[in-house]
Amino acid sequence: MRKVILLFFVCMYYRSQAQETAIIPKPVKTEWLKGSFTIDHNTVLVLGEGTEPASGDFFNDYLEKIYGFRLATGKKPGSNYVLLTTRPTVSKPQEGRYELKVSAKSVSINGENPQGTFYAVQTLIQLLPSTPSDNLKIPAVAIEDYPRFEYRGLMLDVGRHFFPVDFVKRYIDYIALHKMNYFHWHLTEDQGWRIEIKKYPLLTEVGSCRNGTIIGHHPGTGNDNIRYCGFYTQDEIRDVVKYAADRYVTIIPEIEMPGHSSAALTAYPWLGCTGGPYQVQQTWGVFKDVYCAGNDSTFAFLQDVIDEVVALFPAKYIHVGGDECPKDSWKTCPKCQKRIKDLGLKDEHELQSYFIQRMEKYINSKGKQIIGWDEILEGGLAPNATVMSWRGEEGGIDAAKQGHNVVMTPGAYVYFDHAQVKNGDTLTIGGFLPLDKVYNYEPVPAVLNADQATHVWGAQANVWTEYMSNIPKVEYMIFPRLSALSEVLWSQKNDRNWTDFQKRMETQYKRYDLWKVNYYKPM
Ligand code: TNX
Repeated sequence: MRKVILLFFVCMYYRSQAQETAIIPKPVKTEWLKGSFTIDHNTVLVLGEGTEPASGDFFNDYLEKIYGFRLATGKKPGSNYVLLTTRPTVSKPQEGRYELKVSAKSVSINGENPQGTFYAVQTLIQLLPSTPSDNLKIPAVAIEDYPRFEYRGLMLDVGRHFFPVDFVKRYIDYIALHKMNYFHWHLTEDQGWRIEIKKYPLLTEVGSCRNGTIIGHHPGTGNDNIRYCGFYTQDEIRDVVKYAADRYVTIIPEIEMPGHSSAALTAYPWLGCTGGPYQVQQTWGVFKDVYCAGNDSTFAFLQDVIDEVVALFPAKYIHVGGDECPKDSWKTCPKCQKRIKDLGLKDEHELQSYFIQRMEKYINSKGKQIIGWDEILEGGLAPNATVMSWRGEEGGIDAAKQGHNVVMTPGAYVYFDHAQVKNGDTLTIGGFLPLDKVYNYEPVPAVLNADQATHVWGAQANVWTEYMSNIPKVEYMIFPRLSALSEVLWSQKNDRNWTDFQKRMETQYKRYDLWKVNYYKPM
């Protein structure tokens, strides 16, 4: 009997060890060593050679928020320190490559580049206990790690529902904690224009408010008739961009065109084919009134908007949307028809292609590149465009074959607006996307040859917020699927193992508790 009890405690001990050391996404190489190191109030944080303050700050902020204390920074003592250095040791290191060593005496981290140091800190954070404590015992280990994909993205639609700056920053933290590096900020929609543009004040004065919102699932059971408003000032945007940069997250702003533009048309009705009147939409779906492609003043307007956007966002990329643009209004618009005739275009699809290519030329002249949803392939792809493949993988496959970079975002695998529970427990747009389906997603389609596959830049999950009107709901929809996606994007393909991932997730759920986020836990 005593043997059985002893065995039970030994098993429990190893089980808890295994849970404490669950790293997600799984590193390339992990060697668990004997012994442990304890971070306590006397541990010194050493910002060594080449290290930017951001990584040390992130670590200290995390310690303070979760465990209630910070480390003093200083010179390297004989022992009891966490050393961060940033120094290349291999030629052409991957973005984010790092080494982390924990011994009984210290933690030492080297990033091949600043991102590497930052991601090592994310791993270190995951070695900390997953319950609050101020005796932070971490296991000795040697880790070598780097990401599989360069583009590891998460999108947020703030058009359908608006989310305040504080939450946007937290969302960026979630991205960073998962070793992801792109935040696609969907800023304009039929239901609201959310970015201040100084030259066109009505975009936010008029376009950031709608007079009500449908109740329930589209087409709904009525309208709440509650005025709903929200936008970010340019100062707020600069603040968020800086916050993201300190986490090595690049923000890609999206200014939708030519469709999903009701809010802009309501503010400035001359942007539409009929001249209006229009309304900031109160229901979901696709709307027939879009930017007029026959009117040069539409392009002048969009170029002015781009000028201000380019000045706010340092990213090399501007997302121009391009999705779901009905051609109805162009078909009956004399100016659009004249444009088609003058340019010898075949139809309205080629007119959309003209629209995007004209904007691409302008954006390229500003030293930036465009990204668009896969509809930008229809009627001819703009020359330097990157494609986000959302209607399945076909668009991505096509674009990669044409030598264009691709971000895979297929609805069936990475649409986090789909339900996590069959016959949903909450209101969602529809669809069913359980955790294992995200986990087993492979961003490189099997039909691509090795050369074409190099054009798959990475993947991204999309969070469309028609049915997410509050912060807990957004969190519920992203967790735990974001953890699965992070491993798809970061870890080596052959290291992915669903059973092992599920075991590690037991610890990750405790981390979600530490972060005080709302999440779904599959049975
Ligand atoms: C399609 S994905 C859209 C969005 C909707 C979403 C709902 C894409 C490029 N466009 O406007 O919110 O479906 O899942």
